[in-house]
Amino acid sequence: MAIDYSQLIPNNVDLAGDRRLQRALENWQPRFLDWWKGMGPDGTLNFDVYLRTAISAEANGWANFGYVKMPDYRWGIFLAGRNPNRVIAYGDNKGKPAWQEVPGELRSTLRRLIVTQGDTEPASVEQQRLLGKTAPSLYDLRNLFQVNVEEGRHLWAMVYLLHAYFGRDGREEAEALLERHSGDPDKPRILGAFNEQTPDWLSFFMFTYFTDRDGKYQLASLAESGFDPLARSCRFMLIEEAHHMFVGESGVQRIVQRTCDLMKEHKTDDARALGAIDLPTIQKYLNFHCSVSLDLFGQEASTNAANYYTMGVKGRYLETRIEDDHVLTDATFDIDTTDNGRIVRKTVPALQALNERLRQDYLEDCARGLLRWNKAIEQAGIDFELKLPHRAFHRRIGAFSELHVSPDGKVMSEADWKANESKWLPTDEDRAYVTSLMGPGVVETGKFAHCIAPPARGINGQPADFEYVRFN
Ligand code: BYC
Repeated sequence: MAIDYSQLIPNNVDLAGDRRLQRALENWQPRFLDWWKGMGPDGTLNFDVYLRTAISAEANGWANFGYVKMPDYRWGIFLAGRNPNRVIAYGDNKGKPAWQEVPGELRSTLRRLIVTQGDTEPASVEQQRLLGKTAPSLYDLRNLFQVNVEEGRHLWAMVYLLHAYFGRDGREEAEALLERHSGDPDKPRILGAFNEQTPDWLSFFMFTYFTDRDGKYQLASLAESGFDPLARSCRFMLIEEAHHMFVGESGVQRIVQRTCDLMKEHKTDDARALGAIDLPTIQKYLNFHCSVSLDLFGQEASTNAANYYTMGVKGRYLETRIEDDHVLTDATFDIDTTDNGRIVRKTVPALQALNERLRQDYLEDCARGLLRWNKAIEQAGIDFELKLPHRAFHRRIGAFSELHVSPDGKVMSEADWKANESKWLPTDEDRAYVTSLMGPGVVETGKFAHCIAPPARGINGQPADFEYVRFN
């Protein structure tokens, strides 16, 4: 179904055919806009931004570019097309038709998953609220805003599900999604990583590389849900998510490139003396964002995850492409966990290991970008390699949270760990240095901050020096 833009809330779910739902969402809309104005990108209401807007959920319609003032962005409700023959691919309900309504016994489980997912979307916008002030270029500023409006739309996607399928509880949860705030001591966001700060652009690129990639894997698992409207919402969100990870990967790449170029040109290892971000600091930021994002996958052995799977509400990454029985009652899986203060490999029932399996898929994906970043370092003839930290490093959730582990996987005492922490994670001084390179924002077309290389190409075939944002 094409998207109807003549309506207050653009959608491809025939909102006009359900007046009650339409009215409820039209009631929520001004609250969302108030939240955007109060908690979204600071001081940007009048900017014209070269954004892509979805005009249909089809392959040729979801990326329509033009200048938009962000509060006028057409946030809407778009589900990927429905396959009327879709069956549930796994668990106890394997082979049964996908649910078009919420089965009563799964109501609270599904609501919880949708709320957890929904909560991350506005959280990330809040975390990135001040970054526009220090953007390294108009190109980067535009990419930040694109990510922000799409996270806003992903919130809409979850709020639609809550309103359409969960009655009064759902409406209350939709309100609460605008009431919790990132880092708020009284009403924090649900998951840890979404209460951390994103104070500078290296953090932003690492966040979009690592944390948005968790989004990709969680959304891909929910795209396998037996609850078809959730699956279809997530499938459409995944299309947008790809750009966010591109922003992260290419952003880090450009910082690494610039550092290497300057070091090579000036024949020195002292990147900071050149006004660049030194590679050891980049590694520390990487360690931080990777470890915080690993926490988002939950416990290594999780009965919650087993239940989600058995019930058919959350599958594995690319479930239908895996060749096994998709029931997993007799299968096992090897996971790293702890035993008596040591890291050990244990064979556990595959059903319990689903969080860990997803984390494994995720880490393999994370490693791919590092290959590209390291290539740039190698080509510059610099003897340094960026590495993913060990999965037990700096964890707050799961079995490893009780251990102190170095980035290369050595278990140590708390005192030893603390003594080395400043080598592994950004210190206040590192953060202050990175922040000092950021401001004020670069607002001339075609100009880039000193510490970052220009992109290889612009957005939507435009040149890198295109006027991506007009300030008015
Ligand atoms: N922080 O059995 P476990 C994105 C809790 S990012 C705090 O392992 P489960 C995005 C857990 O709730 C993707 N608490 O849990 C990216 C449970 O509590 P109870 C977001 C945590 O449920 C960038 C207990 O610990 N989507 O889209 O198997 C920008 C036991 O744990 C955490 C989703 O997360 C934590 N990190 O796994 C914008 C998908 N981890 O039951 C957007 C939906 C666990 O003891 N969520 N706990 O009270 C889920 O699938 C699952 O809830 C989780 C946790 C994977 C998060």
